[in-house]
Amino acid sequence: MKPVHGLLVMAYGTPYKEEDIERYYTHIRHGRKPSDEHLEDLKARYKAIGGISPLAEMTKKQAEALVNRLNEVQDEVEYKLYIGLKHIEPFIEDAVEEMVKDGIREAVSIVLAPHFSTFSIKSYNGRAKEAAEKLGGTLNITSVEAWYDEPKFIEYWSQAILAEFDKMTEEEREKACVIVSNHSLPEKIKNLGDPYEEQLIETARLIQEKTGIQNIEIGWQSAGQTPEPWLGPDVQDLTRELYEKKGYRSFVYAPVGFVTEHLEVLYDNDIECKDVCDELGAHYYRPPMPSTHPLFIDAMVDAIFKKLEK
Ligand code: FEC
Repeated sequence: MKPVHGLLVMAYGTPYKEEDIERYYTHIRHGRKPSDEHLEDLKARYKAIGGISPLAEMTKKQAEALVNRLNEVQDEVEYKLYIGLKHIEPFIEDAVEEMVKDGIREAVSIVLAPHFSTFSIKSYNGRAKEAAEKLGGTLNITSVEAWYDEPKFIEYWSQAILAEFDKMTEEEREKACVIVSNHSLPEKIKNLGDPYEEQLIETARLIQEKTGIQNIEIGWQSAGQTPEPWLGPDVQDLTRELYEKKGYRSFVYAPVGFVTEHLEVLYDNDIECKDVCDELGAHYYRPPMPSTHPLFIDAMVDAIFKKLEK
């Protein structure tokens, strides 16, 4: 019989229903309740994308596709899936507890976010390892740290972006640009030696190399509502600036720091960025997110194998 190893897939998490929004938001804010105004604003954003986010369902589908593929491409180990979320149940700690209860001794973990940052990947992995230690240290977790440069990940985005360019006339293409973006984070991550920014720049460079598209710009989106400075330029400001200063008339948004359609894409890109484009009279394009595309799932499989071989 093959040994059973855990596959811990970690993701952000989303409210399952409207009543979950307040506790979810409070968790994101490290236990501080949001003001009524901020809460209403968030509820309105969920309403605008249809009530709830597709993220919960998609995380499950992505994780299942990943475990199935891992079990298909190798024969030495049987991977058993555990999903652990950052801001709502099943929390990362719940998933680790399940693994320990099931007698799992070896596990590999991956976060459904390609770029490393102290605020994201490091905190997911740290929570998983801390939970394993607290439960007796019988479970060893090997964690993938980042996979922003995986060839199949770059291939996915390159194909998806080129498919949007194919929809344009030759004339439109000349005045089109791609905005490659990730979730903004407080600027102070730079002092922590975070590679987050450089990793996004590298993803963009690799997409440029693969597609041959010259007009590629870097932007940041979905910044939090705190007074401290966040990484910029914000994608909406950037759109206006590029329209005015570089004369672009079509914008292809590639939020490569996210892996599926959810609030930050369906609202921040498809509503907010589209509004800016409409106001400017520019064309808005946003390729489908990777979701369960085989190239994307294989990119994560490759990242896992590389980590395990090390
Ligand atoms: O579809 C959904 O329901 C959930 C979408 C969602 C994803 C996501 C990903 C990331 N976040 C990251 C960092 C921060 C920081 C703050 C912050 C705040 C929010 C709020 C919501 C939210 N985030 Fe999120 N994030 C998603 C949703 N995020 C809702 C709260 C309201 C708002 O400001 O919009 C600021 C916390 C604070 O106020 O102190 C920081 C990072 C990612 C990408 C990596 C990952 O997925 O883990 C980084 C998806």
